Amino acid sequence: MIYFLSDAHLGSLAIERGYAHQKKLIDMLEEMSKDAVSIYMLGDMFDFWMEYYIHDKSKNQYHPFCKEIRKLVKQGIHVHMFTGNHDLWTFGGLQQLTGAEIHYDPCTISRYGKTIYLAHGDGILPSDWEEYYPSRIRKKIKHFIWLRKIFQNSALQVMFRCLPPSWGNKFGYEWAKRSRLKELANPCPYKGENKEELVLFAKDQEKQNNHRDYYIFGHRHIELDLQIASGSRVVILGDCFKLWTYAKLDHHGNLTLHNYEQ
Ligand SMILES: [Mn+2]
Repeated sequence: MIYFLSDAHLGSLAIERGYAHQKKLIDMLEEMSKDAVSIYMLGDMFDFWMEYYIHDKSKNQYHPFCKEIRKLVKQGIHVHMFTGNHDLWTFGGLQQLTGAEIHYDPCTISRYGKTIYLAHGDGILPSDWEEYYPSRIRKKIKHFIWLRKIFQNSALQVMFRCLPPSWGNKFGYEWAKRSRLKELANPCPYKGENKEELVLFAKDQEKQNNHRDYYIFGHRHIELDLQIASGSRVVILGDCFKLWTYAKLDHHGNLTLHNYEQ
């Protein structure tokens, strides 16, 4: 089996009972490990992850989760971690801590006879988005792209990494908390297949003959399993703090969404 999960937002100041949250995630991974060949985590597993030049004691809170991943890797399970828009600031530290393979960009894999496009989902847009969306939405998207460029700017990253971790974290965790609270107060439900960026992106790929059997994303914190063309589906994973959902690919190539409840 191959498992896909995303968006645990570990360490979020907006999620109560952080230890229980992390424990449930570890139990879920433990359950998966019984028959997993690979586990793909599609980003934002941490609410804020930054690797400073100075030792950051606050990383100790993630010790159980990182230890669990290391254990799975040792068992021979291929663990892949994609960076999201909350945890892109890893420069080798997370890889060293967990032994997982880190992906900074979307990728396409072939497993059990299926081609699968994998990405966190932020910044994924159809090629014609500038003509497609009305100006109000275009403005929002442009703002997001601008923010993404700032986040990815290597000079700014170096500057941020020089900060004492207690300063940087105060800023980072507060920023992440605000976005979490905003989303909890005002959730953005599925926009429909003519508006949802990730669905439009996948449809655009199919139109351009870049066929994939499955497109799997995180980021949106909604659950979606939608057929977009013959033999092509978009799956949005939900999350691992509110919905507790994940996807599973069996060795016949069937992809299904599941809910983890103990
Ligand atoms: Mn995200």
